[in-house]
Amino acid sequence: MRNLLKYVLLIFIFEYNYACAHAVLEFSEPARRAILYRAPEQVVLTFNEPVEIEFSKILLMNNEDKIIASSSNLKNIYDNNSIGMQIPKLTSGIYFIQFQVLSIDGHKVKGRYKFTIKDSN
Ligand SMILES: [Cu+2]
Repeated sequence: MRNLLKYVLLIFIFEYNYACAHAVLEFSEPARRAILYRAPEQVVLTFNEPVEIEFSKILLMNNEDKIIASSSNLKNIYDNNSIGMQIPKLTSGIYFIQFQVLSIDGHKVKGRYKFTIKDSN
């Protein structure tokens, strides 16, 4: 019985660590819910660990869910943890960044967030 408990506990710890190995988004440019007075020139997502860049994708959408820019040909920007793409000049409005990346542990991580560009005058 004691051995069985130890075994179950070991499996639990293993599974827990494994499940926690996903990449987690730590910083983004533009930031989540940012209100900007100048249009950003790029989108950069920085994770807590490197992601499989060739199996990752970023989409930029407007308020009507129309795709403004998308790339599955992403580049490492600051280091191996940050992936990004250049984007066209944006006018004022509400935009969404949607991403899907492949963690090095083989699991997909998805996310979506909003930012707003306001007129600078
Ligand atoms: Cu995982």
